[in-house]
Amino acid sequence: MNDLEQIVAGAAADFAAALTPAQLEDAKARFTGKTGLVTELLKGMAKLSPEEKKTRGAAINETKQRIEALLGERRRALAEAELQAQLKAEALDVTLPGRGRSLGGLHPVSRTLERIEQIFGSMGFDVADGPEIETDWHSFTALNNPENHPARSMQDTFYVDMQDEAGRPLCLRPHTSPMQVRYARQHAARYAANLDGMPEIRVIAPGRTYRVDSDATHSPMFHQCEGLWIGENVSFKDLKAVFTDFFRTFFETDELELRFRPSFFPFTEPSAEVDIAFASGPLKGRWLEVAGSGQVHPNVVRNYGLDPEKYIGFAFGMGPDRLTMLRYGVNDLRLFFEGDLRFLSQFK
Ligand code: 2NL
Repeated sequence: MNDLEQIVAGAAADFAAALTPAQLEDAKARFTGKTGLVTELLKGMAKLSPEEKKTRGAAINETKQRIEALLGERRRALAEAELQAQLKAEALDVTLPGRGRSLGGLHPVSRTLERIEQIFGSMGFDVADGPEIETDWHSFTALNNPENHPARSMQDTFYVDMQDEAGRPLCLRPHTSPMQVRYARQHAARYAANLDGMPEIRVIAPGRTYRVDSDATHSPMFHQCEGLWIGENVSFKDLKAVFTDFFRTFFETDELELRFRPSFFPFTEPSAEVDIAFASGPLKGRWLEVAGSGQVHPNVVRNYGLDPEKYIGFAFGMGPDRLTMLRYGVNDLRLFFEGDLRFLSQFK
């Protein structure tokens, strides 16, 4: 093997040993770079005769071409290897089953609350929302609950270890009536400030409420929706019309009977419990208690900041959880609050 063939063999070996494009370019520099072996050979031709220059020059040029061909080949091989490695690393298994993306839905009780708001809204009722941690005054005193009445005790109310700015005790509201007291007081104060007279108060207060109670039909957190309609001439006749319209719309049937049963609540006088009965379906003919109601007690009207001789009306309270159970045929209240998707996803 002459010197030129040795150089070509050396280049072939070095190029094969280069595992990255950068190593390959380093190897290339050793042969055809500025100070590379081939370049040195060309410089060494200076002392040759013209005849020798011709043959030697042709041989060196051929050597250079062979080296460049080897270099090109190795460059392509390295680029191809790099591409294959990248394809392998980024491989997708298109036969894997998809992960899916399940859609959420409104909680059944939220659906009921939206329905209640929509129906009462269509009858001109405003929707009021307020604090779940309430003063004892708004929760009981304003509603004509005598001091030291058992309803205030730990028995069915969660008291919290805090007071409001005025040092009054606080509790988790056991009904949403406190919100209606706030709403009525705000309106009365606003209209007392200008002498235009007062438009009617017509409001519902839906939301979370709390009592110390827990079994298949009671949850320590439950929902309530109270309603209030106060004006100069609002009577039980209006209450009956509003309830008839509401329950028939809510349950989507005109074949639904209502009955008012005399009852007692401290905040209303007279008071009535409201029962409904369906004319068909699994609950056909059974009286179901769905709400409490009554004419707002004069003491409560006075606590709104209004004159009970002038303003009169009715209030009611109902349980959206119970209405949801009736509408969908659910027999255990606790299912609503356990967050089990096997139950909840049925309402999507
Ligand atoms: C029931 C009883 C009732 C009321 C709630 C009420 C609210 C104000 C003034 C007067 Cl601000 N009354 N609310 C009245 C009668 C009954 O609910 O058994 N609810 C499920």
